Amino acid sequence: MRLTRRPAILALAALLGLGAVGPAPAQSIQEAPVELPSVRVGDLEIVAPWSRATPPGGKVGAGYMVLRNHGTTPIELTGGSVPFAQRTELHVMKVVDGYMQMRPVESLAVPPGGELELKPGGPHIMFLGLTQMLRVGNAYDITLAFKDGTSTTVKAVVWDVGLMRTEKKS
Ligand SMILES: [Cu+2]
Repeated sequence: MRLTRRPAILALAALLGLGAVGPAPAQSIQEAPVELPSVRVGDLEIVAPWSRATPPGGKVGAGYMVLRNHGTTPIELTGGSVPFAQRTELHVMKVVDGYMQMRPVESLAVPPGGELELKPGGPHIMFLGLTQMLRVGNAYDITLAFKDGTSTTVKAVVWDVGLMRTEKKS
């Protein structure tokens, strides 16, 4: 399975003219058996985009990855779009009255020399109004939009891993 996915990711990177580099560490998602591909676009490195599988009829999903800023100025993720959902939102998790809840935000910053990890229980890209199931083993395009007007499309692989269920479906 992995052997069939990886070339697709690298091929995409080649298609975009991005410098694909080898597996990179991303400790906090090590429970997902991903190979951790990454692409570099200017100062930004996008590591191991992934998503959870969705159930039949599911209306929402979420995208996760690590964004690393190798530059000296902040990079702001302002949104995204996907071909498999009506729209996306950037969400953060907040404790409200003792419960973790998702809240939409306008943007998420990747600090210079630092990283932003989109992960279950943390910030994520929410897919709203899914038009198809996200199936294990498949890869789906996620286009990320940034404050400077640029956008980048990455392939997110779908894993069916037992992850935290802290998100409230909205
Ligand atoms: Cu969400």
